[in-house]
Amino acid sequence: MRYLTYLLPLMFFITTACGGGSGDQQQQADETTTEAQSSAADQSGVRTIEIIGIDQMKFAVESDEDGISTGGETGDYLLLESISAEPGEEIRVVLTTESDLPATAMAHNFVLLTLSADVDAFVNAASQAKDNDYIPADMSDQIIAHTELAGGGETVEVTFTAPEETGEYEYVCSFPGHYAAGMRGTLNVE
Ligand SMILES: [Cu+2]
Repeated sequence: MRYLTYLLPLMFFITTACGGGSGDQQQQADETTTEAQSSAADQSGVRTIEIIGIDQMKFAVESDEDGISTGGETGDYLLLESISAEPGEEIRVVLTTESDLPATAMAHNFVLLTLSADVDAFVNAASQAKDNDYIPADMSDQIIAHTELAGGGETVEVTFTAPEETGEYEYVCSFPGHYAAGMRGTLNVE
């Protein structure tokens, strides 16, 4: 017991010297900066964007926030027009379909396409790919990331890394008719 009384102050000294004042301040500063940059970023650094798919065949969000831009209002929501991202940024898209209709009549997905994708051709092929949840299997080279289909009340998500190449990448809902109705937008990598 005796040398514990010597050891304890010594250990305290070492701990204080190694992990002391300036380190704690630095950590606090980092946390504050992270919070300021994006309130939606979780601890792993992935930015989450929550999107609602509505019966008007649009991507919508509950509120405007950094890193997205919105257009008009519809009901309780704002229409999502685009998402901005840094090259290589990790982004999680969480898509919830709000609908009372059966999933065969109203479901949504989020499909992010490559810069070189032929969007019209992709959407046409997708509309024929009902057996594969409207994802044309032979055009996978045009897809960067996609969610599953979400029927009313369902939530799907996908996490992807924004491309390194800057540009405007189109994303669509590939359920038949939804792209034409305006269920689309761009991921602006800048
Ligand atoms: Cu849709």
